[in-house]
Amino acid sequence: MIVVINIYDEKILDEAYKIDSKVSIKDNFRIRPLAQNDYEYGFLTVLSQLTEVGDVSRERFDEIFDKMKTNGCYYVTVIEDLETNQIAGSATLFTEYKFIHGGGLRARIEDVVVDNKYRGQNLGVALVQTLKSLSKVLNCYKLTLDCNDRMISWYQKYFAFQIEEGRSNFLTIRF
Ligand code: 16G
Repeated sequence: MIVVINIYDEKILDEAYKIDSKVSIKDNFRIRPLAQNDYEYGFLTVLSQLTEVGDVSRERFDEIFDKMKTNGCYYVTVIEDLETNQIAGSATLFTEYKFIHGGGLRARIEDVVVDNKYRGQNLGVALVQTLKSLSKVLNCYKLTLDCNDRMISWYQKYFAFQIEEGRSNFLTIRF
């Protein structure tokens, strides 16, 4: 029997879908937590359509997976094509503890990507909507993201993200 190790407890997704109904996608897709064996099902290949993934061996992947799982702040969420078991898309909700806002949690959406061959099927909307609902379940006081400028209108249109006046910036240093 193969034991599936998920990066977070899948039950929380049911809580998320109680808050906002699930965006409808075809039955042959399943939204679920990243599992450790997704390394074999194209997870990194899908991520490589977002940015450079570099050399991440199985061993390194397992190490990162374990750290994220133990930390408990990473909700790496994927869409699986149930016909092929391949990963069709992925997005991460990262939660960050704060001393401000009454010791509140701030959430960020990261690394949103849908495989080229699966685009145009609402998978990205379904993934990000799931994460938005999840951030409400987790009682986060705010949810933010930074993205490629050409994606701003997509996030505004489908999820009501807003550019806050006086804060429309994201500063970067690359090492
Ligand atoms: C986008 C992503 C960000 C990702 C970055 C990678 C979203 C909402 N934004 O900005 O999460 O980490 O691209 O680009 O998915 P980089 O390799 O240049 O950091």
